[in-house]
Amino acid sequence: MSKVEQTLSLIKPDAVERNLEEEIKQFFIKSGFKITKQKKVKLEKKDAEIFYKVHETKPFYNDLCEYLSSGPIVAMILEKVDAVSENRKVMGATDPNKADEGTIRKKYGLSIDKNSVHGSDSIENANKEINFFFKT
Ligand code: IDP
Ligand code: MG
Repeated sequence: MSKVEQTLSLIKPDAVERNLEEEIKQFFIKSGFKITKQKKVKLEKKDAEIFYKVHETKPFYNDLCEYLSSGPIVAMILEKVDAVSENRKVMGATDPNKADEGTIRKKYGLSIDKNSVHGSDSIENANKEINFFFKT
């Protein structure tokens, strides 16, 4: 059964730097998501390393953590029925060159590393990532 879920979305430094914050939020709202919490933060590299720990063995891990901590990002909790998979759909493929028309990464992404948005890939990771940014 479909149920309302929460997922974690990030507007990454390349998009914040290009002033795409409001446009990308509107994209989510028009796609039926509620943005229930949001904050703009700048991570330290050590925080980015924790956030992306799942990728620590990948060759791009260091660059990825440098990049995520290179400038302000916007963290958002998105709410919708099947939010985790619905968000992955509207984001599009990791590589903007391979993303479908009408997706955020196709429209705004610059490259596989500067791909404008992050979205949790499972309910379990969504809960972890929401806690990472919004634990009170
Ligand atoms: P996702 O963001 O679509 O879930 P993941 O495989 O979880 O993709 O990778 C996390 C992030 O790491 C990507 O969004 C992208 O910024 C970066 N990344 C993934 N693959 C590569 C690569 O091959 N080269 C450089 N950066 C990559
Ligand atoms: Mg991922």
